[in-house]
Amino acid sequence: MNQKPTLKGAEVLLITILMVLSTMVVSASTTIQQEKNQATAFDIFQEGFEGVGVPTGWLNVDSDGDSYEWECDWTYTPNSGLECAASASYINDIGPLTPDNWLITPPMTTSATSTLTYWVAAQDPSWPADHLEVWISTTGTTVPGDFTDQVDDYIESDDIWKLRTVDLSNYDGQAVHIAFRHCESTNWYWIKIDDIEVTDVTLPDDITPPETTCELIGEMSGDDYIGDVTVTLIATDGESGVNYTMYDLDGTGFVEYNAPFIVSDIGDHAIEFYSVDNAGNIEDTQSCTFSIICPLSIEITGGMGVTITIMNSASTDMIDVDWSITVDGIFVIFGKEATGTIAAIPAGGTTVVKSGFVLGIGPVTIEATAGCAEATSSGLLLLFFFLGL
Ligand SMILES: [Ca+2]
Ligand SMILES: [Ca+2]
Ligand SMILES: [Ca+2]
Repeated sequence: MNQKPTLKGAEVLLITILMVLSTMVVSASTTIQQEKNQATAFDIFQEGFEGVGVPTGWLNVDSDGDSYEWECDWTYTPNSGLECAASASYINDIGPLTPDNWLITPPMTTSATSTLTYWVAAQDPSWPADHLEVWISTTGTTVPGDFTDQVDDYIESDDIWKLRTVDLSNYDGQAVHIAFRHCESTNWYWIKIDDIEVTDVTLPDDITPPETTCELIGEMSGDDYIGDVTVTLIATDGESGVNYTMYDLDGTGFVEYNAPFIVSDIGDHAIEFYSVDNAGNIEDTQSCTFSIICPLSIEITGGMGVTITIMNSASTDMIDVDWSITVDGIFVIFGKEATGTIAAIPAGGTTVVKSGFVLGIGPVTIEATAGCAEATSSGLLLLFFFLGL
C-alpha cells in the first residue's frame, strides 16, 4: 500500500494542519445539517463512504489502466464521519499520475424534482487543482460510452470542503448511474468526495384553491369610467402556486388570461374569472362589473350655419376632443363638413363650436360628433340659414 500522508511530499506540519482541517470538518458538517433542516427534500440515495472498500453496488473503474483507482476508505479529513473517497494525480514516493478514474453509483430512479449534491475538497491546499467531472448514464456502466451526459465540471482550488449541486430533473422517471470521474489532471495530489446525496422534493398537500381579484384602472367620473379601462387579474396561491387564470368578458366565452387588457366600449361590462392552482384546485367563479359612460352630450342649433354646444358632465376636464359637423342634403353646395379639435372642455362646462359658412337649399340632416358623443338633427336650409334644428 502506498504512503498516504495528507500533504504532498512533506509531513512536517502534519499535526498542525490536521488541527486546522478538523475545525473545517466540523463547520462543513454543520452546514449539511442546516441544509437538511431547511429543505422539504428527502433522500432517495445517500453515500458517506463509512464502510469498508467500495460501497455495495458501486463500481470502481481504472479507465487509464495504471492500477490506481478511487480509494473509498480514505481517512484523512473526510467531510463527515471517518471516511470519504479519494483519487490521486500524484502519490508520494510514486510520482505523478494521469488518472481517468471512474466511481459509479448503483442505478437509481430519479424524478422531476431530483437533485444531486456532493462535497468535494483537495487534500493538500498547495496542490489542489485536480479536475473532477460528473457524468450520467441512462443505460449501463460501460465507460465512457454509456455515460453520455456530463452534468458537472470542476477544478478544485483548496482543501476546504464545498457543496456542489447538480439538477437531475432532465432524467425524470429514468434509472440513472452517476459517475464521479477524476481525469485531465496530473502532478497535483488527492481529490476527495464525500456525502453524496440525491434528493427529491415533495410538494405540500394543497387543497385550497387560488384567489383572484380584479383591478380596474381608468379615468373616473363618480362611479363610472369615462374612457378606456385597463383590467388586471391578480391571482395568488399560497401552496402549489397558480397554474392559470381564465376570464370571460361580457359573456363572450372564457379565455386564458395572460396580460392586462383594455375595455373601451361605452356601456355596462361584466368580467367573470377564476384561477386553477398546480394541484388542480379550481376557484369559484368571481366577477367584477363596471360601466363606461360618455360624459359628453351635444346640442345642435341652427341659424347662420350650424352651432353645436358640447356639454361635459364629467368631474374632470375632457382634453383634445375631436369634433365634426356634417350637413347632408341634396342641394348643399358648400360647407358640407367641418372638423376640429377642442383643447379642453372644462369639467361641468360647455364649449360652443360653429360649422362655418354653409350654402344650399332644401331639407338637411345634421350629424355632429364630439369625442364619444354623437347627435343628429333635421331641418331646412335656406341659402345659408338653418331652420327647424
Ligand atoms: Ca464520510
Ligand atoms: Ca487510474
Ligand atoms: Ca392552492
